[in-house]
Amino acid sequence: MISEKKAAEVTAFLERYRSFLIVSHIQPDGDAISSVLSLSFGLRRLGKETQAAIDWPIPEVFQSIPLCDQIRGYPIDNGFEALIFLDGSSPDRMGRFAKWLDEKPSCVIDHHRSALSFGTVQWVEPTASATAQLILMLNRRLGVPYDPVLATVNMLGLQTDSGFFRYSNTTADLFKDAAFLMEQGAQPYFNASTILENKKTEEFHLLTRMIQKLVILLSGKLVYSYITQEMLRECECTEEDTAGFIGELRSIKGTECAVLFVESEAGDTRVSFRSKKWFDVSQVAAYFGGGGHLKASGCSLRGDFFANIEKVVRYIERQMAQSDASKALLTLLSDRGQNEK
Ligand SMILES: [Mn+2]
Repeated sequence: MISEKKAAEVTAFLERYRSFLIVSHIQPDGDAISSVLSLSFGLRRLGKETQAAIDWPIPEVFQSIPLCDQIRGYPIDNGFEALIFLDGSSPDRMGRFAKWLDEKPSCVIDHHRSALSFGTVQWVEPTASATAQLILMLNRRLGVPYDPVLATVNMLGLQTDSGFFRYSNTTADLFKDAAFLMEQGAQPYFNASTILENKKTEEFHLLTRMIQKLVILLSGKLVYSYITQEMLRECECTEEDTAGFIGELRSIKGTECAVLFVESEAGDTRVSFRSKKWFDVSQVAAYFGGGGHLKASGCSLRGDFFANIEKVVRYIERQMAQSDASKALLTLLSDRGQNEK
């Protein structure tokens, strides 16, 4: 359930100040971009001064989303009163903008269950499917007028964070919010086509390479693969081109947990975790210093790439073996529950 008390507290924060720097997380996804633009342009329509910012290049796939060219990178002048951080579960996800957490009144709005406690005011709502849903709620409370552009931009986060209304976080409230945005003129097909039907042929070559490295463990319940810098170079791809690959791994029949390891340019091991029914990957990510949701999470590790793969895979094998017996019964029960509906 959404906390009305927290929503009121955040609304009061937004009403209190005149100018805001609105930041979302590094390695931005659709929800980060949607949230930062929807709040920034929403508040501007109420006469506030805002600047949307992300300390990371905007991935190519989002660049044709309306207003996306308005997101600034680091640095930004100190001429704002309050700081807002969206869809990020820890200060380091702000990149270099985190330095202002100590200097400015700040408001953190997020839906990650692994969120750390920080910011002057913090609203974490794990039942929300997307942070963009919380932004819609705030904009509506504040009386922000919607038009087709703002509605389409706000819709983006609802679409991408729910896997285009396919993931288990797809709720009745999400559809209600999407319906509201449709009534304001949102064009979800534009977003879907921009994100899903815009793949470069180089990405397909890289996908082939990733599939060649596929490792299947625990009778198919655990699958993982990896992408090195050398593979990226050979396919003329960058790390951001791998964004949809983890979904391909989870789509394999019988898979409960899928893991993708990507070697970053700086030599870090970036790990994405996905699960299907019962395995909690937020706990795995947290164990390795990352965070996320029950069925989608991630972390970043220093040190030798292949040693990191070994370490993470062994840990998940142990965790899955332990939770297997107890969860098997739950899965059976919940499957039966679904079948009976
Ligand atoms: Mn999100």
